[in-house]
Amino acid sequence: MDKAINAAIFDLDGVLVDTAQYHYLAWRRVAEALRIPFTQEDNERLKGVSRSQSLEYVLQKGNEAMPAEEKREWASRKNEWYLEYLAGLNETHLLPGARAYVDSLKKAGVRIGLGTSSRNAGIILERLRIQDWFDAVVDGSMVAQTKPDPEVFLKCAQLLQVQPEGCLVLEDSTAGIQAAKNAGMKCVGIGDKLVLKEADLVVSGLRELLLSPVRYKEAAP
Ligand code: B16
Ligand code: MG
Repeated sequence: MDKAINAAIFDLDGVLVDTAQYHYLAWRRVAEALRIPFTQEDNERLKGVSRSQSLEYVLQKGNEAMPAEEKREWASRKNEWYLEYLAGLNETHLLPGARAYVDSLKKAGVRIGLGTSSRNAGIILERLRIQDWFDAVVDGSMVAQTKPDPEVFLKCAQLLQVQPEGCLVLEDSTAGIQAAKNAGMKCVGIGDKLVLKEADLVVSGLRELLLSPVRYKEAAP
């Protein structure tokens, strides 16, 4: 991948911090309460997808119709459980290589953005003490459409004042990789090569990018 990169847009859950396990535990609790089977594979489908869309997926799996008010209650209960799991989150939960990789990008003059579907991003950034890493933050409360819609990344690029083709997205979800592609951006998948096959490059974690970095050079004016 040798195209010019002027900005890196990071996903949050699963890229900078391993919160996917907490989302899984909280959704499994919802599914169990509703007597709907829920597996790790189901959880993979929920990665990068908004809370309300995730609930729709769980309900569809159980063939469960539900009035809107009750859906709101389940979504809020899921979030309470998720926040309970997040209670002990701190700087030690940053994923390996995250800090060093962001530092190396900053040194190379690359602008740093956050493009997450989470509405809990503020709390998580605060707990990890990384709010000052970002030149622009776009979270789930700032967009109308969830990934795979490109809105979150396009909005972030706009705030960073970088054209989409100058942005590199770092994502752990298939929905997020599709969103990056839909935005016309390059994308590094973080995770399993077989699952994230639509990405331009797949690595197991940010630490791997430190060892063999994606190349950067000035974009043509
Ligand atoms: P919340 P990301 C996403 O974050 C998670 O991957 C996804 O599992 C979650 O449903 C979504 O945020 C909404 O999160 O309930 O905290 O608003 O991966 O886009 O950073
Ligand atoms: Mg993610």
